[in-house]
Amino acid sequence: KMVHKLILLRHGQSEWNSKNLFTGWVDVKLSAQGRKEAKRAGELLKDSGLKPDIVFTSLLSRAIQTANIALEEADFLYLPVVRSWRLNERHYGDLQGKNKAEVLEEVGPVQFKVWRRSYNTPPPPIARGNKFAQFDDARYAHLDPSVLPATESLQLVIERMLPFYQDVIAKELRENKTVLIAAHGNSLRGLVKYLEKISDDDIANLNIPTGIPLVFELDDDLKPIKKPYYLDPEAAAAGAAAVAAQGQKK
Ligand code: DG2
Repeated sequence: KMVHKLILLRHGQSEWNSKNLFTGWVDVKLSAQGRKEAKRAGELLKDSGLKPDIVFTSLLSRAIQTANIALEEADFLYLPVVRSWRLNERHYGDLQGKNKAEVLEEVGPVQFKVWRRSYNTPPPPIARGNKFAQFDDARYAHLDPSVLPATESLQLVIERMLPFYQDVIAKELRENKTVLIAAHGNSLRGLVKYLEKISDDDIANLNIPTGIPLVFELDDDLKPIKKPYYLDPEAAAAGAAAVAAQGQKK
């Protein structure tokens, strides 16, 4: 019997997180604060004694930068890295580029929460000509255009993310590799929902803080043997509360 270890890391604060803008597939970079958080994530990883064997990231710069900075800090730059669009953040549709506080003011708290945290209601789709759309982005040129979303609910994120987890990431875990995934608030919420069997309603209350590794210990069937834990629980609780409160301040 083995304990299989899976470490989830939401990228550090991005430039658009700091400006309180809906980001989704828009490729923004880490803020100075976010780079600090990524470095701290590397320190936490190093101090924990966890030794990842392989790293997965999305195709978005903020997750890639976070992995690079954390791996450098923890002396793990040599590790193999696999990137996939399936780990990308949830496509935020027409909300991409909009200020969360302004949208909250415009549509009210109920609609705002539905768009941000409902399981299966996606925001309105983004138009092809919108400057925050990704239809012509070279990083997705290898994909069948029909898979590229114009908006996504959490359910749709899970539908495109889970096959990658089950076919590619789970295979590494079964081979007793410790896996690190650097990704996003909502793509990681989707994975946590699946692993912890959280209901469609309860997942609305789960928020993932930036830059703090979350560790799952899994049995041979890749089922959690205990609650996942953050490497800095206090900072994680404060970070999750700040994410939940987004929109309330400009
Ligand atoms: C945030 C999540 O994604 O926003 O797309 O704005 O993790 O890449 O910063 P991330 C975005 P919320 O769903 O928490 O509003």
